[in-house]
Amino acid sequence: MSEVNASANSRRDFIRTGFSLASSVMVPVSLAGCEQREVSTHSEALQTFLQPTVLEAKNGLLEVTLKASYFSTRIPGAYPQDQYRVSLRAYGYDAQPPSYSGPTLVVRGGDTLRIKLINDLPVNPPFLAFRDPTNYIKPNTTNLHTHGLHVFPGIYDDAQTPEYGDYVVDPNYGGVMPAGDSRQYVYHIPKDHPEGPFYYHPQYHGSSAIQVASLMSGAILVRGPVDDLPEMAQATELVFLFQAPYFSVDTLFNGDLGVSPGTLEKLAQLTRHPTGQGLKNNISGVASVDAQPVLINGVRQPTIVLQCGEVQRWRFINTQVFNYLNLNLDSHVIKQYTTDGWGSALYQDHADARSKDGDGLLLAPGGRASALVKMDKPGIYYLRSLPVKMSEGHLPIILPEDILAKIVVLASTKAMSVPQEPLPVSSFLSPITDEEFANGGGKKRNVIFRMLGNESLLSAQQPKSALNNASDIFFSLTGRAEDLYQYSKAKVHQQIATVFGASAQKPFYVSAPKIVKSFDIQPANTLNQTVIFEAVEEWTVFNMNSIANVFHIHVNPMYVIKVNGRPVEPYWCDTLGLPPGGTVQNPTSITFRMRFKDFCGPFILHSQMLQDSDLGMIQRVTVVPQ
Ligand SMILES: [Cu+2]
Repeated sequence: MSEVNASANSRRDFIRTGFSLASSVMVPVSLAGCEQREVSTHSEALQTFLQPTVLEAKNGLLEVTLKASYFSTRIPGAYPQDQYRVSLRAYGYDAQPPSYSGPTLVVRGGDTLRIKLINDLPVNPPFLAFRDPTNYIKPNTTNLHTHGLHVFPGIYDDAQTPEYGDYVVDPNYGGVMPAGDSRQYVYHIPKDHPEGPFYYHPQYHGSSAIQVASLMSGAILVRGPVDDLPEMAQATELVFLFQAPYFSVDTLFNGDLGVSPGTLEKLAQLTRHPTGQGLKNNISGVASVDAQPVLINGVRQPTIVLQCGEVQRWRFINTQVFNYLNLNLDSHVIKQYTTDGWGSALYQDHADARSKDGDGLLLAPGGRASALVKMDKPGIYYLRSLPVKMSEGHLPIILPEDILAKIVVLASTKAMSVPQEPLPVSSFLSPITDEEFANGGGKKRNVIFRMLGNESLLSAQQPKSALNNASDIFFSLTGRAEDLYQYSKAKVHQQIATVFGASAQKPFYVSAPKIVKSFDIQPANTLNQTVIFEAVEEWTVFNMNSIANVFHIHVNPMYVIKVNGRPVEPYWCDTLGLPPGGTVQNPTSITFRMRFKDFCGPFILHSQMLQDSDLGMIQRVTVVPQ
């Protein structure tokens, strides 16, 4: 019963620490005059969906201080009533203490966003005491990345103290140091920046997974003409930060890692249980992979209350570091109008797919979407993530279905409508034609995602148990041995030459040795793709892994044109779930075009499965002047 009280207290904490109720609706059913049988008690119709405080730019400027520190709180498990004491890294802002996420930052094209990042985490643990098989990390050194934003990635050194753009290529000895170091970031949002959801999170190489898999992220919304449509402006807007904070639950999972319950201190916690350990997958004939339960803005399975006929605008941001989401709304249509932060003129409708193909709105880790929902029948519904096949092979990894939120539609009516197509779209997102590609240099590149295992080290360090089988299967599916690497390199180069002709560039490998030897240091994004400013290029990313790795590149979005070599209806995105089921002999692939416009400077491409990125699945991209 003390747990129940704790739960009530933590709810008050949300509000006190700057979280706010998501809308004006917090209506007990009896007050709404609802006669529906399904919606019969007060508690069922009480909105528990909370969202982070919204901070909006005024007169072209939004200025905020983010402070990273430990946050000691309780976090729900698979069942909301399970409460775990945790101590995780999180953001506070301005004078507010740390909370379940950072604030939502709202800007428009032409605005300036200034974020001062203060690192109040304690000093890094001593290197030799930090016995992590994957120890290339300084868990308390940090920095900041604005995922998806098309902004300057360098350093402005004309100011008295340097100010930073979306700069993430900090050297191993650099970054924003713990115990009080700070850095001023400044992001000048281009006037024609498309409107959509983005998010900020740390991207300090080696520590990004630990920090993002704690609670260090927050939403950025860029507004524009589509937001000014009257139907959009009238619709209540909810930001969904899907989070799956990882923390040790008991010593069984910790093995020899020596971390305290409720903490996330070693990268091995993530690499041993990449999909999590909370929800059980009971489907037979698949790898026994469990998933970390998903919270929305720190709340497990919150309730959203709407009126019948009401339209709401939902902004989905998958901040998880490994797991996909396959969003589905019972008996209703999710009308998607942005992929990541990039808008489309037409809606992509996702009808209830439970009794059909099971294909909902798929969000890779780091993926986002904007959608409208019109709830037209009173009753109780669920926003779910349907099962997701994260890999192909003889034992596919399937994430179990999960209920993410409860949707209560009252009988009282609120007649609202959805904006008509076509929706306004920024000229920034005009298609990249063959002609533009040719005029922009016509350069093609190939990038290969390939993970390498080190099973002997892994099994030596892991006591065998049913619970460890999941990660064993994961590793055996994702890689074999070091010598395959050289073989596959030659083999794939041959195959690419057959498919694309001799004109294709040599492939660049982005490979993650899954477990590095005890004290080996993995170089930080030392491989470099050099691109000429204003070039237009066509890249093919090959996936040689059975798992659906996630390709993400900073600064410039991708215009996808082919999947597995076959043309698709082109679309823009910045976070790309690669098709699963790749092998060395038969990699899957996605082909896209990019405009390297507006900004020179260094940035990165990497796997948004951040533990892979921290282990080396990362490269530097440098755009140089003509
Ligand atoms: Cu990013």
